[in-house]
Amino acid sequence: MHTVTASEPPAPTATHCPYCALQCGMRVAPDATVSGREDFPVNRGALCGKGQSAAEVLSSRVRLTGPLVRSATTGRLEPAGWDEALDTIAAGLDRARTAHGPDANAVFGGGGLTNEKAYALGKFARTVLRTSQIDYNGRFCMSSAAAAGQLAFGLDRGLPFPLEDIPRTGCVLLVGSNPAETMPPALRYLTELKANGGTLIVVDPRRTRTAELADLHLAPRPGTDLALALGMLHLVVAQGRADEAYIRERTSGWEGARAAAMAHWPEYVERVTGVPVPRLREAVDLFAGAGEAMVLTARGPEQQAKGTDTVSAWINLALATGRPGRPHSGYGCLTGQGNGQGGREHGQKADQLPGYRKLADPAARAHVAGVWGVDPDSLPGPGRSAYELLDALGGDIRALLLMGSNPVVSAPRAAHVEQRLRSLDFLAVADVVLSETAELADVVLPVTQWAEETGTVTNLEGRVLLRRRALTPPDGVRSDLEVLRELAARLAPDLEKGFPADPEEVFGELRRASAGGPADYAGISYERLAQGDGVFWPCPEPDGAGTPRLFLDRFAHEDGRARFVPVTHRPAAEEPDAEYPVHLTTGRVVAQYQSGAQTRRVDELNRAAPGPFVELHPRLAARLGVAEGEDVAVVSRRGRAVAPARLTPGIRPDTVFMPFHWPGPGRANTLTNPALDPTSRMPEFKVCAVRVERV
Ligand SMILES: Nc1nc2c(c(=O)[nH]1)N[C@H]1C(S)=C(S)[C@@H](COP(=O)(O)OP(=O)(O)OC[C@H]3O[C@@H](n4cnc5c(=O)[nH]c(N)nc54)[C@H](O)[C@@H]3O)O[C@H]1N2
Ligand SMILES: Nc1nc2c(c(=O)[nH]1)N[C@H]1C(S)=C(S)[C@@H](COP(=O)(O)OP(=O)(O)OC[C@H]3O[C@@H](n4cnc5c(=O)[nH]c(N)nc54)[C@H](O)[C@@H]3O)O[C@H]1N2
Ligand code: SF4
Ligand SMILES: [Mo]
Repeated sequence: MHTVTASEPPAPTATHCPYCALQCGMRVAPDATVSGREDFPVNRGALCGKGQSAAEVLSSRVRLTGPLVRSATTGRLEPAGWDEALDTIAAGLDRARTAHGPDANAVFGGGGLTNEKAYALGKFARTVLRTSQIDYNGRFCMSSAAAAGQLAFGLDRGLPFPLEDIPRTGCVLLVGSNPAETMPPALRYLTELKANGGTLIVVDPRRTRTAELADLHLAPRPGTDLALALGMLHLVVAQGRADEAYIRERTSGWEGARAAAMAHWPEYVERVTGVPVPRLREAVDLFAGAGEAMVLTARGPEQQAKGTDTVSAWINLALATGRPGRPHSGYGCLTGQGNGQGGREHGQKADQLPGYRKLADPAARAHVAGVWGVDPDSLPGPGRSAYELLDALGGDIRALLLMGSNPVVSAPRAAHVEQRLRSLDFLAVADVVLSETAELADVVLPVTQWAEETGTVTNLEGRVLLRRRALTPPDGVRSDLEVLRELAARLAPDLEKGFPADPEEVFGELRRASAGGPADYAGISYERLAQGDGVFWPCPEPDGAGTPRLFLDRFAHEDGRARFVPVTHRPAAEEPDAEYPVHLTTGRVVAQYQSGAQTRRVDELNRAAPGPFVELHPRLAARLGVAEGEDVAVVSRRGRAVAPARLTPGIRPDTVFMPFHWPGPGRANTLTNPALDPTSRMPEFKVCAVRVERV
C-alpha cells in the first residue's frame, strides 16, 4: 500500500494549518518551526499569527499527554492508563444504552476534524452505538448558507469557484464577513480586486478593518440583512436591471421572488435597516452595474434565526442579476473551520450520510449500509440539531461522547448548556487540551493533532487537501481514529475491523461511501493529493480533473435550473425593548480562534488579544457614563457578562459587539439567544437584546 506517513523525515514536511477554512499551506520542520508555503496557491506563503504560532500547542507544556478519569473518591480528574480510560467510557455508554435504549447515547463532533475522523465518528454513532443522536458544531457555523445553497442550486459547496476568481470579477458584495480578522491571507484577493479596477461593498453593522477597504460600507442594524437584500432586489427590478434572458433560461420561481421584493419599498427598508435610501441606490449601481459580480456571505447574515431566508434573499439578488454559473461571478459562502466544508459532507450531521447523502433517503441508506456491511434497516433515522441535542442532555440523553468542540464557551445560552452537560450520567471528551468542556468530563482522552497525524480536509473552495504528519506525537496520546477503534472493540466487537486506525484506509472507504453522492470523492486518492495543490470535488473518476467551478452549464436540480425562493422580512427573535434596549452582536478577533481552547494557550496570541471586551459607540458610552477600559455589564434574558468597554465610532450606537473566545465572567455566550432557524436549526448568535450597565 502506498503511504505518505513517514515518521519524522529530516526535511520540512508540506502540510496545512490546523485552524481556519482557508487551510493555508505551511511547512513544519523537524524542530517544529512553521513557515508559509509559497508554492501553495491559496496563501502563497502568507500565514496569520495563529498559523505562525500553531506549533506552540504541540508542546506538552500546554496539552494533555495522558488520559484522565474522574475519581470516585476525590471527585477530581486523575491520571489513568489508556485501558482504564477506554473501559470506563465503554461502560458509561453501555450503561446508558442498556438502561434507556440506543438514543440515550449522543455524539457531538466538530468541523475541525479531518474527513476521515468525521466519517468514522458518524459511522461509529450509527453502527456501534446505533444512536440517531449525533450532530456537530458546524450547525453553529454555515448551516444556513448550506440550506439556502441546497434550495437554490441543488448543491452546497461553500465557494463554487476558486478564490483566484475573486480579483477577476467586477464587484464583490461581502455580507457579514470580516476576513481582515478571520482570514487575513485572503484579504489579498480583495486588494487585487481593487487594483484591477473592481469594487468592494461591505455589509456589516461595524466598520471593521475589512469595511475600511470597501468602496461602500453599509451598516445595517443586526438581523436586518433580509430586508436590505430585498430592498436591493426591489431597486434592481424597478430600474429594469434584472437579467431577463438569464432568468428565463437558467432559473425558475422568479415571479414569486419578484413579487416579494416589490413589497419591500426602499423607504421601508431604510426604516428597518437604518441604511439610507441613497446608500442602497449606490450599492445597486455598483453591484448591478458591474459586468461580472459576486455575493459572498459569512456568519453575519447566516447566524440568525432567519439565516436561511436571509441567505436566500442574497442569492435571489445574485440570480436576478444573472451571476451564478457565469465566469468570475456568482454566490459563495466563506466557510469557517479547518474542515468546515468536508466536516459537513461525511456523516457527523444529524440528517446525513457520507458523500452529502440524506439519511432519510432509502437509496442512500442502502448504498452506505452496503459499504459498512450492515443492514440498512439497522441505521437510525435523523436526530436532533446541535443546540437541541445539547439542550436534551440529562433529559432523554444520558451519556455523551464529544470530539472536536468546546460548547461550554461556544454554544448559545452557554450557562444552560454547561448545566445540561453537568447533569449527564456520563461525559467523555477527546481533546488535545483540557478545554472548559473537558474539565466537566468523567473521562478525558488526549489525542494527536494536525502535525502529528495524516488526514484530509476540504477547504472553503471545496478543494480536498492532504494534511501530512510532520512530527512524532508525545508518548501517551493516541489518534481519534484509534480511540474509535478501541471503543468499537469494546462495545461491538464484530464491528471493530470497520474502524481502522490508518487514515488512508479510512479514506479508501470514504471514497466508496461517497461514490455517486453529491460530494463524490471516489476519484481522489492520497497519492494524488500528495502531488498537487488538492482536488476540487465532485471527482467521481479515478484521476479525473475534479470540479473547480460548479454550475457553468447547469445547476444541480433535476431540471438544471436554479430556484428563486420567495422570502419576506421578519424581525429578529428578540428585538430591543424598554428593558433590553440595545442589540448585541458577536464575532471574532484575529488573534484568537473559536472557543480559544487552543489559541488561549499561546503567549504571543494572548498578548495580542488578552481577554473579552465590549465594543460600543462613544455616544452610547457617554449616555451610560462609561469610559474606555472601564468594566461594563451586558445583561440579556439569559444572563450577565462583564468585560472592559472598548469605545469606537465604528459601531452603530444602537449595537454592542463582543468576541466569544473566552470563558468566565466575560463569556459572550452567557448572553446569546438560542432561537433557531426553522430550516437550518442555526442559533441566533448575531443578534439579541441586551442592557448595558456600569459596574
Ligand atoms: N481569528 C479568527 N479567525 C477565524 C475564526 C476565529 O475564531 N478567529 N473562526 C473561523 C470560523 S469557524 C468561522 S465561522 C469564520 C467566521 O468568519 P466571519 O464571518 O468573518 O466572522 P464573524 O466575526 O463571526 O462575523 C463577521 C462579521 O459579521 C458582522 N455582523 C454581526 N451581525 C451582523 C448582521 O446582522 N448582519 C451582517 N451583515 N453582519 C453582521 C460582525 O460585525 C462581524 O464583523 O472565521 C474563521 N476564522
Ligand atoms: N457568540 C458566538 N458564538 C459562536 C459563534 C459566534 O460567531 N458567536 N460562532 C460559532 C461557530 S461559527 C463555530 S464554528 C463554533 C466553534 O466553537 P467550538 O466548537 O467550541 O470550536 P473550537 O474552539 O475550535 O473547539 C474545538 C475543540 O476541539 C479540540 N480539537 C482540535 N482538533 C481536534 C482533533 O483533531 N480531535 C479532537 N478530538 N479535538 C480537537 C480543540 O482543542 C477544542 O477544544 O462556535 C460558535 N459559537
Ligand atoms: S488564515 Fe486560517 S489557515 Fe491561514 S494561517 Fe491563519 S488560521 Fe491558519
Ligand atoms: Mo465557524
